[in-house]
Amino acid sequence: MAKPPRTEEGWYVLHDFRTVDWDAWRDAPARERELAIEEGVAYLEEHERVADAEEGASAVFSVLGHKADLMVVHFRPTLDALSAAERRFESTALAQFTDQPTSYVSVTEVSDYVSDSYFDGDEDEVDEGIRRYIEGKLKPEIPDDEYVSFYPMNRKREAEQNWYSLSYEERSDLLSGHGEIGREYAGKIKQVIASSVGFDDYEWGVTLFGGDPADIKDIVYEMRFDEASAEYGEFGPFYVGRRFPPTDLGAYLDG
Ligand code: 76R
Repeated sequence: MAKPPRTEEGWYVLHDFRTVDWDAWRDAPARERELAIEEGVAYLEEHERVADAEEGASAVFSVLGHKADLMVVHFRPTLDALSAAERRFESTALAQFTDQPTSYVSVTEVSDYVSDSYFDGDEDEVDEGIRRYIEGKLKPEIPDDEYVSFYPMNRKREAEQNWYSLSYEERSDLLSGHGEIGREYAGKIKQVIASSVGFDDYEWGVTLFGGDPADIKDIVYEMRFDEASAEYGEFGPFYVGRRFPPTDLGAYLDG
């Protein structure tokens, strides 16, 4: 058996996608729409403040295209807190105008491909920079006012290309080449990699943030040519959107 990487988990993540029933929205009396907006804004503000848990982060995004209209992303220390956040939305007057076409559950993860000494528990050997880097991966901040792309992905498990039967060293080499490309996008793209093994239909959920949507396209495209993705990447559906402040919910709905 090839050696699995050691991993550390951080916050659990829910990507909660919603479509708006635009016909029902247009037909609803003004006071019902106002109440829905008021409760929707209150829900989003409360969750962005993380009033419901000890720590975490939340944000709302408008999504382009037919797959969804809104994506609400929650990071929380436990799966239970995520479940509570999801259920609480259902009790708002906004929820009756929405459906949940899809969702994604995962947990932020760092593996020992990044740093052996961190995982060896060798406190003195771990560079402060590495420690901060790992903490930032496990407990990510969500950038304001940026474009987002979310997609689930797998590493292939096929006869000719099987990530899971490569040796640890081979996987580690491939991911360090992958990391080199990634670092060319420093300052332009922030990525959150969360494992969904055992939780959802793919193996990872990838959330990319960038001020310029073309940078999101460029990093995904460039990585397609890199062996870790070219040979072993398998991708699910993509969702693209933009973060907005909760107070803009009314403007979004009444657009
Ligand atoms: O040695 C190193 O520096 C590598 C650090 C690193 C690891 C271990 C790293 C760096 N990633 C790692 C693991 Mn990544 N990443 C993706 C995607 O679209 C695609 O083709 C893939 C989607 C992007 C865009 C991206 C970006 N990465 C992983 C894993 C887990 C693999 C496993 O454990 O088997 C996946 C699924 C994955 C996918 N990666 C980086 C980036 C960027 C921008 C970096 C460098 C910057 C940084 O480290 O923050």
